[in-house]
Amino acid sequence: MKTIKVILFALLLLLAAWGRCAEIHDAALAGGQAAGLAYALGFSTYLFHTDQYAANYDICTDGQGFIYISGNTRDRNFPATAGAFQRELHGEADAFVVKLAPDGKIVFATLIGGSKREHHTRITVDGDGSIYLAGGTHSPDFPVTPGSYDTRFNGEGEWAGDVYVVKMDPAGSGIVWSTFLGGKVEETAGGIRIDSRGNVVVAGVTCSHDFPTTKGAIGSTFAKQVSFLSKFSPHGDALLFSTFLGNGTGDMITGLAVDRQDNIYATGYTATPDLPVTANAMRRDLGPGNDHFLAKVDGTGTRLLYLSYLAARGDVSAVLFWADPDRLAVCGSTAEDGFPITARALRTVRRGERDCFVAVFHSSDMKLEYSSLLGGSEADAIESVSFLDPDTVMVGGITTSANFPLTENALFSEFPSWEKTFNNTFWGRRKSFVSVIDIRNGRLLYSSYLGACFHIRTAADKGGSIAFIAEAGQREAAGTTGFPVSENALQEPPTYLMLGRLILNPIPVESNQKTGRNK
Ligand SMILES: [Ca+2]
Ligand SMILES: [Ca+2]
Repeated sequence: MKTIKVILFALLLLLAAWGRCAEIHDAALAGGQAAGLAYALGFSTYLFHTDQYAANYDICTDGQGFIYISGNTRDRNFPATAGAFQRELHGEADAFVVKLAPDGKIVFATLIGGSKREHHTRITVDGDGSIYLAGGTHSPDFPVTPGSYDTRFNGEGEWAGDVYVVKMDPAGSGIVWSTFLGGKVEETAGGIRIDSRGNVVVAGVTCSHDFPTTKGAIGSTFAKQVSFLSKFSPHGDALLFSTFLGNGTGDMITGLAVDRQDNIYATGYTATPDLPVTANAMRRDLGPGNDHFLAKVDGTGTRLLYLSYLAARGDVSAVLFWADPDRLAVCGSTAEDGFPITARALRTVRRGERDCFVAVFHSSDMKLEYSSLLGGSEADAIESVSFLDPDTVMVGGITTSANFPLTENALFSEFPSWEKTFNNTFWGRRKSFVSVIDIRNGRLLYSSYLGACFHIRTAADKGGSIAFIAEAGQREAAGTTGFPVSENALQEPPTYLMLGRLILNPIPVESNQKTGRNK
């Protein structure tokens, strides 16, 4: 039972979706929708000799197209750069942060961790280039800073210890502040975002009955495994609020966003039958399979503005992204029969085991504006979402469908029936994809397979280009990993981690009058 529990939690952690940077890409695609879109492979490279135990990467971009990735590694030869905060591995695993230029050159690479295991991370960056990291640690000597909110490790359970929250300087050479967050047993992070005042919002899950909650919080009743939302002051020295979200028995926040008014949006999976749904909820009762929830909480963490069950019978991952003026995209996968579909949907009837869903809410009143399915005849799931502009949604995910809807100008349209490339810890026939959807006109502007991999995270930058990080396979003696590699690749296989960037090239109107190949 103990082993099953550990495996289950490990699986949940592995599958938990990773947050995206809350960059708003207002200038991204002037005229882009009308023109249609095409992408070229800017770079695609193997990165780091990590192993299959390293997982749960995150990625975000900044206004200049720089790419930030985080994860955890057990690599004793991790290529940390000169001047990095930490260059040698501490204990069996550490977290890492790497910043890359838009062309894929490493700006810096650093480790961060204590003498025990750091296990997964979420990353975001602010307007000054400061980097914020939240993750899980088993290390009582994790590098926290004096004067931060909590400098003492609170204890660990079987699968996690405390959450850590770190603000790192833009050069990756020093920690501005670093704090623990947690109780006597397990907690880990599921998202990190910065609000308009520089406060740091952290989401995650805890199993500790003594997890710190603040007065007036939405929820302070502990159950077995509870989602939490916490907000730190800009200097990391005060917990502005901390609340449970529901009285969960197996919940996890996998997507987090903050809007211009500092309202907080969270999504994730739930197995809790009595979440405190609000009057305006889309669905009031727990659905079968992996159900998901969507919540909106005010910036003080004291008012629950929206809580609804959302999409049942899906993969565990659900993600969201907020953009001006008041658009909230929520994506994942579902096989729910009653899942609401709106006009202009790309697809209204589900195909196969489960399809992706793309739902866009009017965030001020949480009314559903647009909702569509997306997928082929097998299982499909979205693992990342960004807005390219308020009417254009970019999603990245994983599919096992050989007929996933692609556009004519897809960079990669082959779906091999047999992939000799995975190492045997991976499932075959899992391909990543990126798709761009015009929700105003209900058109697929771009859709392509990417490489074969286990999980992928994507993040669009201001110019509409798409950075990606993928958990690919290690090369067998005679194969490749099934992932496209550019000529300027930094490293050769065998590795585990793929990293790259698709560069947006708008193409003329007349050449984009074709609809998706398999629509
Ligand atoms: Ca460590
Ligand atoms: Ca703990």
